[in-house]
Amino acid sequence: MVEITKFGAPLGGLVRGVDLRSIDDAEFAAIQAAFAEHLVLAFPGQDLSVEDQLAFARRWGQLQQHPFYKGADYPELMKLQNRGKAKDPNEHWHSDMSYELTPPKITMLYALEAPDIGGDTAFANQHLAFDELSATLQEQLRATNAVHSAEGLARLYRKDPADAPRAVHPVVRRHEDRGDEALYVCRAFTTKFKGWRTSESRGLLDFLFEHSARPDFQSRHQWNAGDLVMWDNRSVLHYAVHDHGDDARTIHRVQVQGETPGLAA
Ligand SMILES: O=C(O)CCC(=O)C(=O)O
Ligand SMILES: [Fe+2]
Repeated sequence: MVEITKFGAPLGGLVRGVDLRSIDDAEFAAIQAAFAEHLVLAFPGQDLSVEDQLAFARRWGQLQQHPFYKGADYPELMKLQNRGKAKDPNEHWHSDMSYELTPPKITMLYALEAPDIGGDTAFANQHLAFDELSATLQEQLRATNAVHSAEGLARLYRKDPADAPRAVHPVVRRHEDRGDEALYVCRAFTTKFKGWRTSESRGLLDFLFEHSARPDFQSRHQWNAGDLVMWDNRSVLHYAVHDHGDDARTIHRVQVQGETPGLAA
């Protein structure tokens, strides 16, 4: 029987009592409902081959490939390894691939190796972040779009930043399944508000980046090998905390295609 408990107050559900290699429709429906409620789900103690992980991910939709990374055997599968703190592309608050016109709705990680301690992934609930703004600022942001760019990431992958993907998205995104609004900007990829100068955008964006990662919107997952963790990439920001030195940490990542967010009028 699927058992779900919370692992963090603002977001995060721990799912026990399921083997992700063989879930029936009733179990999947329970998991879907829990995902909409908790936004991040962790399934400890799984034993998944690459095919098992891909098959579970495909139950949620079509897989989406990363623009700078193509897996050798499975194009959509990214192998995340400890490349050292200086080269960690994920130690910042972000929504995966928000610089794409149609960013993934889900990112799903499966840990093959985890440090004894450290190397957590932190998450922040962007529905709460939006709810906690003043009504006046909410109204302004509902009418605003923002530019997201992969320029910085391109440099890390030694690609030409001029060719990096860029997209314009609404600053406030209505969740397709839940129906409520969420803040949709991130320090890693959001560069300016559409129609505003960069210098004009900076102050308000800096405030939003700070606000979006407030401790009372956050929870963390501490990894063990065999954990599968998935998050709603539409309304959750995440941050790979690199405090584990050179300890091995090996994770298989896949992402599921979402919908193109509708722009603010
Ligand atoms: O390794 C992690 O904890 C998160 C990885 C991540 O942010 C990513 O692959 O985009
Ligand atoms: Fe990420």
